[in-house]
Amino acid sequence: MLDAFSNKLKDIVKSIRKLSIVDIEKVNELLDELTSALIEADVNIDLAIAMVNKVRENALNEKLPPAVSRLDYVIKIIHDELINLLGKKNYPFEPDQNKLNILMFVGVQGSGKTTTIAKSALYWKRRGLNPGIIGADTFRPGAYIQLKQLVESHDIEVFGEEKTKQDSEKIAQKGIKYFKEKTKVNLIFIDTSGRHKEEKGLLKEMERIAKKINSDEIILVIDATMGQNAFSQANAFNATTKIGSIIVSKMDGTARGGGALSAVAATGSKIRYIGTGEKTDDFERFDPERFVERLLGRGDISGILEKVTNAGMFDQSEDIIEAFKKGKINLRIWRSQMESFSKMGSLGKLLSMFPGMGSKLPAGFDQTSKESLKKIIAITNSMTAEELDDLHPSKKLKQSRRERVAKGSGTTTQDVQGLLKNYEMAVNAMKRLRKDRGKGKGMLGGLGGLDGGNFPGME
Ligand SMILES: Nc1nc2c(ncn2[C@@H]2O[C@H](COP(=O)(O)OP(=O)(O)OP(=O)(O)O)[C@@H](O)[C@H]2O)c(=O)[nH]1
Ligand SMILES: [Mg+2]
Repeated sequence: MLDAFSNKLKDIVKSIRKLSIVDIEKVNELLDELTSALIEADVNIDLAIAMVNKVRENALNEKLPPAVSRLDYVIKIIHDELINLLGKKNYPFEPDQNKLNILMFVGVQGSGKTTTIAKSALYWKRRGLNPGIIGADTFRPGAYIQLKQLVESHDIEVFGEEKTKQDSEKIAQKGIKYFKEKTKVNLIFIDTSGRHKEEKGLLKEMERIAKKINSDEIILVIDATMGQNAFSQANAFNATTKIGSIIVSKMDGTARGGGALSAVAATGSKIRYIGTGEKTDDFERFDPERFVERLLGRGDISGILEKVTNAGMFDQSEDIIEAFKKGKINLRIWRSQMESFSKMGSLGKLLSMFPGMGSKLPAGFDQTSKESLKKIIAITNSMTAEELDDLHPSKKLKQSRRERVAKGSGTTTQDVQGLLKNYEMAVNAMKRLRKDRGKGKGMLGGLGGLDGGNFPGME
């Protein structure tokens, strides 16, 4: 699906990662390539340009989260803006197990309604619902048989008539009555005809039928090969029906799928699912985030995303950054960092963001469990402001004072010793980091070269 587009995106990401410094000219060239790739995928030119301009502005000018390189940040922003382009939100549909849910499918001729109904019915059957289908397309010869063939092996009942030219409204009503009274079906799909080439007329008629049969949602099926032309269809649909959502079919068979998705998203419509092939299994929930990760190559970018997200959880107040810069980390600052680390899961996770650092961690140093954080807070709360501000608390706190602090915090003297030891280890590790960087080697050598990782201590 969108293989050519995806390959181009992956190449662009790879090229950005290969740059060793932020070469603005080169990044801009790559962003121009991104614009071309979007336009080739049939994304509307204005949308494509606006999206890439946003990347340019945000990625190159915004203040960086700590320990994140400018180049990684460029990739992260490309990822975010692609998600925005495709609609940002994921709209899951939740049928109510305890009532009868009625979904009516509409769409122009050949858009994929009948196939998509079979796919949806199977999708929900696998999720514990009891689907039934009404073939109310009385225009297309063989529509009823087509439905039956698609779902017969899945034990899903189809209500309808083989004869064409029947009153589709009546069939829909009869079908609902039948499923209600005679079966345990709790999710009804209604297939309709796509005889109107002109979408407005079709939509109006469908809206009228939907009201009569009191459907819960009207679903428009749009063929992805329409590319950005899907915009007008989605717009017309939005104007006609309030309780509507969209499924984009045939994403597998076209290079224009990106155009169709972005065009539909631009109308503010809810894209719920996409069709990815002719078989009943070729169907998936449309989740812009997952979709974009797949396009960019999940393995390649998940590390970068994690890095940026984790970095955002740092305590970044000015005085703390200042203290790190000067290498003056007292107990108070150490404690606040431990709190940030615990939010991130572990200190090891943070330090793994620096190449070469993770493996140097002493055993037991890579975890700030909730328990140990509780102790850290209790012990430091029992200390005086002077002790917390001291840069050498181990020297300052004599044995008798350690015992008092232990007592006051409901911990043991060993706990207090342990805390002081951990604190010292962290401070020493930080000093080593600064020293290595000063020599231009080790883990910060590389990061320091990128104009911007503003990790405290990296000036
Ligand atoms: N490759 C591919 N083909 C699809 C997909 N969805 C539907 N098709 C094919 O598109 C053609 C039309 O699909 P239908 O489901 O019959 O479309 P329809 O909207 O019901 O058509 P009418 O009833 O004539 O209006 C069929 O050959 C399907 O197999 C898809 O996701 N991928
Ligand atoms: Mg059909």
